[in-house]
Amino acid sequence: MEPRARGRFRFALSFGVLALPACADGFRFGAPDPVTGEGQEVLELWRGSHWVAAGVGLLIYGLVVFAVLRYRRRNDDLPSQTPENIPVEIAYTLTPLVIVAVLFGFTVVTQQRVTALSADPDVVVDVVGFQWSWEFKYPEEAVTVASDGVGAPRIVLPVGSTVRFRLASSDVVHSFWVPRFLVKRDLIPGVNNQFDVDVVDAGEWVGRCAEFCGLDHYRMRFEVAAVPEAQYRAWLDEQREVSAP
Ligand SMILES: [Cu+2]
Repeated sequence: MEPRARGRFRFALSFGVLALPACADGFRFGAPDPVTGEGQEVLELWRGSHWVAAGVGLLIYGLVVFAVLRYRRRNDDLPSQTPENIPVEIAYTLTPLVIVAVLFGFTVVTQQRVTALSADPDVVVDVVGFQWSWEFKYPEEAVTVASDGVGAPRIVLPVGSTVRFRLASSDVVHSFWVPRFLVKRDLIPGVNNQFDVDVVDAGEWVGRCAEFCGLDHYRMRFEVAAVPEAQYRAWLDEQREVSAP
């Protein structure tokens, strides 16, 4: 292959390699596949921001390549010396400001939707984080799930429901994080944090503490399962039997 053709081939290949991960995960750009309505909103914002960035990147790289080829040195003459170009300077000052303002606007709207609390959630789960595990209470069902000291505690939720998580910490700051929810919230001693998720997909997912909280922080795992309503009811009955004196 001619050196020039080889260079072009490498150039095309590197673009392909850069684009590959984006295509491989269904254009989620590295984000987990969301299983909650809130997660879908977050993904849309994430995806939109990446498309905007890709557009800006392509434009800039295109202009760089154009300038390099079109205005490459051909002789020893000085190119035309332009001290200023006010319209161009205004354009490249205003354009980034507009881009940032638009991204900010979409972020505010998404954040408001994601953090909105339902007037009447279907399920309420009280979460207590402590060094180094979790306790989950279903106050309306008189069910408590805690770690047995060995395995990770496992909670079950009904698919298609709005679930309210009310978070409390009994010692230091922890963070409740189920990556597939695409929602995360801190548990801060003395602060009553809460959030809602619409569970739209069935499945089993891992959750963990996302705030370094001490030596055994890594042990703060839990499991979340989303199942049909009947199965959820059966699980609640099972838990009541287990915890009955
Ligand atoms: Cu932790």
